Amino acid sequence: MTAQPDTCLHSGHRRRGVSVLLAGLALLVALALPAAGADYRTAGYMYLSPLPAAEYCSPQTALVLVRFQNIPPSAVTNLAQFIQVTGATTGIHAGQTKVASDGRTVIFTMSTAFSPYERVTVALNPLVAPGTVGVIGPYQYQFMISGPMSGGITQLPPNGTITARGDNPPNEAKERAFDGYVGTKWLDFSVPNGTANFSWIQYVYPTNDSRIIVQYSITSANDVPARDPKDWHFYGVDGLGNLTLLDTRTNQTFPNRFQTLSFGVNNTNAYRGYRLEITGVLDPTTAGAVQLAELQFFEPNPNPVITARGDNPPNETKDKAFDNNTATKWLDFSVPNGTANFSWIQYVYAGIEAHLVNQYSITSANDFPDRDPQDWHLYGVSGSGNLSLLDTQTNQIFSSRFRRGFILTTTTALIGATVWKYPGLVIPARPLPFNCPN
Ligand SMILES: [Ca+2]
Ligand SMILES: [Ca+2]
Repeated sequence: MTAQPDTCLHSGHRRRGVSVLLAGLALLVALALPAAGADYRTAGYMYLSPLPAAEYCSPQTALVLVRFQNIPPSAVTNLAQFIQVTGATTGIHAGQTKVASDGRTVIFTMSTAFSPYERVTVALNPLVAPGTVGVIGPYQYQFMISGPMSGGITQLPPNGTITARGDNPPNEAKERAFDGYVGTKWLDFSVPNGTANFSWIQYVYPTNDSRIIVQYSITSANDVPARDPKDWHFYGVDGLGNLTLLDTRTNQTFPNRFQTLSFGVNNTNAYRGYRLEITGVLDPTTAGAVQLAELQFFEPNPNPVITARGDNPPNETKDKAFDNNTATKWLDFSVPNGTANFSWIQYVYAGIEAHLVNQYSITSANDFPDRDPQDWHLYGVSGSGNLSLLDTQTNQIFSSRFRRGFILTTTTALIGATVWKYPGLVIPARPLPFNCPN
């Protein structure tokens, strides 16, 4: 009996909620539609998508839908040509026209993406045979493409200078490599084959701006893997246009379309700009061009970055190994047995700091001595991600649940970070203190 009033109460709340929501929608429709709505309906259209004056359409918007009020699509004599879609910066978007299974909706499918913040014009010019019953007239309207959310993908200043060896404007122009969208790409018809036809693309910051870049990423395009960059150089560009080689990669492969691969750079200089020079594509014999969807630059991390092979959230996470608190621990479910299942945890310093490390300690955890690290390597890691072996320990026994220190045998200054690897151990835990950042 006591449940009954509760049910009614909830039900009443729900109804009130729905009616508030509907009132909100009705208000929006009433505000948005009168001008445009009366407009296209007067011309004989029942439904358009995107709606006239629509905002925030995706750059990947691929469909325009048209439904007539009084005539069937079969009455239109130029069905394949009557829809024309033009982006203010991307130009005319070719497309295929077909009639949906309802027999009334015309679907125009486009294969290329729009640019962020672009205004798109849709022109409808249907022709009908003489004597057709029903009204249809030409109609033109516009909608807007949205831009990236702030705080999303790293965006370069929009007024930098972008240059390239070549490109394929408007839809595959050089600017597409820096627009924050993997759905758009830069394409150059040069085919780098390892020894010739090198292609390049470059971004220079506006005015006198210069930045320290310690990592960059390349995202593969939508199609033709043969065109993927395979070998390249990454350069810093100074104010006179001189190039400084910062990084070289060879035999890189992108496992998927729209795949982003990141590469660290040993760099402590602020350059006016950066250039990617592609010296080889995946398959020069069939590529016909080189292409990529995105090229992104990353400045130094404002905070340390801790990574690990695995951990056990929420309470036994990787950051617990560096929190200077012996009551917390890092746990990874991998079980290193001396030859396999190695686990690792890594600490990368903030900024571009290089630290000279000459001592470290590992503190055993609160329980399960079987999980204590027994054999391990300590590595330094360079800004480009290369590991340098600094120390190896074997058959270490933590005699109780307490801290144990280890003295490094080498003292090498390494940029960026320190890596710990633990072949043959289960769980190191509770390091206190972690000496390296001192
Ligand atoms: Ca892009
Ligand atoms: Ca801890």
